[in-house]
Amino acid sequence: LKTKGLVDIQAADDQRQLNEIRVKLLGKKGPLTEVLRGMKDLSAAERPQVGEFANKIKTELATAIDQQLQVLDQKSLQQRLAHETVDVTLPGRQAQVGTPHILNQVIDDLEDLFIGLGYEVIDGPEVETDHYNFEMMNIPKDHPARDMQDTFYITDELLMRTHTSPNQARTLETHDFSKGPLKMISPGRVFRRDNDDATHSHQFNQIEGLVIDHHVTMADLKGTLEVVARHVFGDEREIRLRPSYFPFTEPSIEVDISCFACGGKGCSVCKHTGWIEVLGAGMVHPNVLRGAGVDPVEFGGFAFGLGPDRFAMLKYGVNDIREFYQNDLRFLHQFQREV
Ligand code: FA5
Repeated sequence: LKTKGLVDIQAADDQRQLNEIRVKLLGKKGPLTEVLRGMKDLSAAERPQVGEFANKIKTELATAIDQQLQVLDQKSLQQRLAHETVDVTLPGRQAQVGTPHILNQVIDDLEDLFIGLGYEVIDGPEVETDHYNFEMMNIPKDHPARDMQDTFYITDELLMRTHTSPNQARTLETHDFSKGPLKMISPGRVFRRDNDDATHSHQFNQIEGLVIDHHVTMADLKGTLEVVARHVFGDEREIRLRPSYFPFTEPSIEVDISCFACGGKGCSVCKHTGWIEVLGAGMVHPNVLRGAGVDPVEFGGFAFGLGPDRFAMLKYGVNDIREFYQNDLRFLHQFQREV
């Protein structure tokens, strides 16, 4: 039994086979267990001898099984290592790195510029009240300017903000002028019931700007906008101010920049005018200041609202604003940020 057992154990070449042999030799129904169980029928003199002998064989077989188990473990480990070897000469797989959306890159860049000019960046709610979006911006309920901005209303009083200008009123109300002038920009999404086309989206971005202090002039506004235009579009750019109308600024202007596609000479990009309109601005209307509790005799300043979507279109030659919102990775991957 022992010799055959040892041969079988050594011949076992996987753990499952070895376990079957263990059950066969040492299990409850195995020959050794039977011998030990039969000892009660033996004489008192035979019992210790037979017991000792059977136990010795049992121990020897159990030891052999344990040794074989180690051999088999070692073997399967070797096999696994050989199988899982890494071929270090294979070319690596390139991990795809994400990148901020191109609109966010343009907004981040402008934020950095304004922070460098001493502006604070402030946030405001996208779901706005009629009060801040219109009333505080000198646009009363029956004012014709409300037609200019078709609005997504949620209730009579709540709406999706149609511009970032309500953040002018919000900061004017809270700013402590005894601590210094107010200089802020406020980037964010705005919503209008515009029909989407190549240059209009029903939700797009704006960056509001507001500077209030003693003796702020239109020349300060022009200088600031020139810095912005040159920062985004290059040192060669000129800007041109055209009279316009916004209820919350007086005077109001629209700002064109000299067309970079044709160097200001005129081409289809600028509808052959040599200029491209990029933003609205003006000197803050006294009613806006007064409404927010700021004395318009003592304080005044300028505000502007620019569209980073339009900036990005011009800067990168994107001819359809909808590209920004369709999440087509082939489009987005063109604007990997250099790291
Ligand atoms: C305003 O929204 C004013 N609140 C801007 C302003 C602020 C004026 C402070 C004076 C003082 P307007 O509706 O023109 O103005 O929009 C401003 C800019 O947003 C535009 O110059 C344009 O760049 C962008 N814009 C307007 N409508 C859309 C649209 N549907 N899709 C994409 N961009 C748009």
